[in-house]
Amino acid sequence: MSFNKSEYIWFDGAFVPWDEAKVHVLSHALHYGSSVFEGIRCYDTATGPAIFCLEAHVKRMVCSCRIYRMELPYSPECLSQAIVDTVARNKLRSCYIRPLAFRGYAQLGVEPRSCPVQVIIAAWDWGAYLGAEALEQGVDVGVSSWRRMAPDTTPAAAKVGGHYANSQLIRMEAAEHGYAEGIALDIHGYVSEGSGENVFLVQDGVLYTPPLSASVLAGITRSCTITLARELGYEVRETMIPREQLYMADEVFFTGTAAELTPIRSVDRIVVGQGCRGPVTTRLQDEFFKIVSGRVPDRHHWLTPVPMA
Ligand code: PPE
Repeated sequence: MSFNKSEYIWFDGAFVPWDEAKVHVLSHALHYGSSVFEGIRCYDTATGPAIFCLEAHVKRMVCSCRIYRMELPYSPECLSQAIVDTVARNKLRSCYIRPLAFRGYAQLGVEPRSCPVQVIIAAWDWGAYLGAEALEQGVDVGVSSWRRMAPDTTPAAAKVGGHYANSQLIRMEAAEHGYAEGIALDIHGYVSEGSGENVFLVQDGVLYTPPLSASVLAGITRSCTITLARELGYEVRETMIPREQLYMADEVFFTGTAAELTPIRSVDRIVVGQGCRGPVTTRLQDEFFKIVSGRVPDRHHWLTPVPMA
């Protein structure tokens, strides 16, 4: 997959052309993974582009920085405005937005705090994360031999560059085994999450998802899905999930900004339910896409409009 380049990247307060947004090779983040990031989607609606859950993403970014003692040189309001401006400036309608704060260039050595915190915001056109057909047909996944981090190693709630070393191992192993994605277990052997997605199960009409204590990222799509499911009258249980429940479930699906709501049709080559997108997944997907595309009123105030030039 290569980039669908856009024109400008916001870099420490100014727009620079995409190809000129560069850093020094001795930047701290490049060596030690000392970066904090977000992935946000902007959807095309009848009234113009709208950014999904902007405030929640900026808030999580601020929290990730706090955990890693990284002082953001911009206020949350300023970052939110810069994110909106990045979409508008690039004249994008639907896109994926990647804000990133990182420890820059000053000196090396693990103690990072002498390095400046720099911020970039990029936005570009990024289609379906797990392949074009995934949203309809579902994907084949496998349980990974790599576990998510123990809670006293790296904090799963922080969306930090270095943590994605673990995600990369999960994702590459999955690809080697012919899977679209892997599901990792937590330190106790319970289901945790995908390399870049949260996981939900449906069993006898009840939704299950691992609790935040199972080393998962507090996914924003996860939280919206829980809200939508409860509105539709489903019971949602945030509870420890043993591996075999993945095989017994009627439906399994991923949630994430990039993955949106992606059905899972097999786990470890064991067919999930009927081996296709199930009815509950379909209903939740419908509800989700109706809201983000502006086809129904934004009753939860999840959308931030982007003014068009
Ligand atoms: N868990 C992980 C580990 C994760 O990276 C993501 C997002 C989620 C759960 C879902 O969180 P949310 O997007 O708030 O619903 N992964 C981002 C990065 C993907 C990438 O390949 O880069 C994303 O979906 O934007």
